[in-house]
Amino acid sequence: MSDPARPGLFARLKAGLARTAASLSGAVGQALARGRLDQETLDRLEESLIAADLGVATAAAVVAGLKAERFGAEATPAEIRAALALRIAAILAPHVRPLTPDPARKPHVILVAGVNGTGKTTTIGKLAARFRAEGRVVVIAAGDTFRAAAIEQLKIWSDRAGATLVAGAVGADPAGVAFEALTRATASRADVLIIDTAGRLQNKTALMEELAKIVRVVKRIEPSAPHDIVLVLDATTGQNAIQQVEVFRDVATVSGLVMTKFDGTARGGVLVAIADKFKLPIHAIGVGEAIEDLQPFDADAFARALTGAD
Ligand SMILES: Nc1nc2c(ncn2[C@@H]2O[C@H](COP(=O)(O)OP(=O)(O)OP(=O)(O)O)[C@@H](O)[C@H]2O)c(=O)[nH]1
Ligand SMILES: [Mg+2]
Repeated sequence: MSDPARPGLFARLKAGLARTAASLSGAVGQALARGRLDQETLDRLEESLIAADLGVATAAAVVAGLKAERFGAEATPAEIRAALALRIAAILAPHVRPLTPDPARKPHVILVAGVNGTGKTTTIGKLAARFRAEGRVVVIAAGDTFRAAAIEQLKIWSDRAGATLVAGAVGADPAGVAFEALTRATASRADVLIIDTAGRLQNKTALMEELAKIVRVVKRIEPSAPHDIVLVLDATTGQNAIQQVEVFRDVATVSGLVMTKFDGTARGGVLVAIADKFKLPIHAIGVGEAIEDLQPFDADAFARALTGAD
């Protein structure tokens, strides 16, 4: 972040989204072979947006907007990329909401959920580091008690971030760990408590019961908590991420989203489809595995990086 050898935020975002941008940008160039925005060009653009996982409905809306704006006009690929970026930013902008702990809450409780491997634990480590850098006292609850390695991984991240980890034994009741962590965080007047959870989803009922139990137990101590229930999604799963939002919305009141692994996919457009469909706040995105690779979500920068606009 402050290391001058590291590229700036936008450069990292752009590098992260390079694969999606390259495929979209190439398609824009091809679609515009005749140099004007005729129906065939618009149809090809729509196909390339769908291929980038924007979803059929969102791709159609974006292209319809572009058509209304400049049908038949001469256009260069750069102009079309810029126009696309504006339309995509407009879809995303109403859903930008940074994850900011309320200082009146001691602690502000953030429950983190999501299927196996989406990046929950890594995201918690990165969030903890950011909150610590802002001077907040952070407690993390190791609510994934199924694997010793999961607790170890969280220990490494919390040590690195300077947070306090509350963990139980392997196999302990996750709700019990959350209860103890909230009790301790409250007693020590910590600013933030972040609760990690297990991501197995082979059995929706078990998952639902476990998350609901954590929420219930937390509310016994602080009825207003959890203040955020953040769903972590993996951009590389493309359209599957949409189903995951549907499942988790049934399980708990998801209050916002983090999407990870934009650096590993050409399907980054799925976030636009999700924002358009579910209207859920988007807190942050992951563009790599390092601690500084969790960025606050910026609709304009994201749309420009996604479309390869300058
Ligand atoms: N490239 C890339 N990798 C990421 C990103 N976020 C997380 N990862 C990697 O994804 C893998 C899984 O991340 P975890 O944080 O363990 O995921 P999880 O959701 O906690 O997984 P479970 O606890 O097994 O459910 C790790 O190797 C992370 O380093 C990202 O933004 N970009
Ligand atoms: Mg984990």
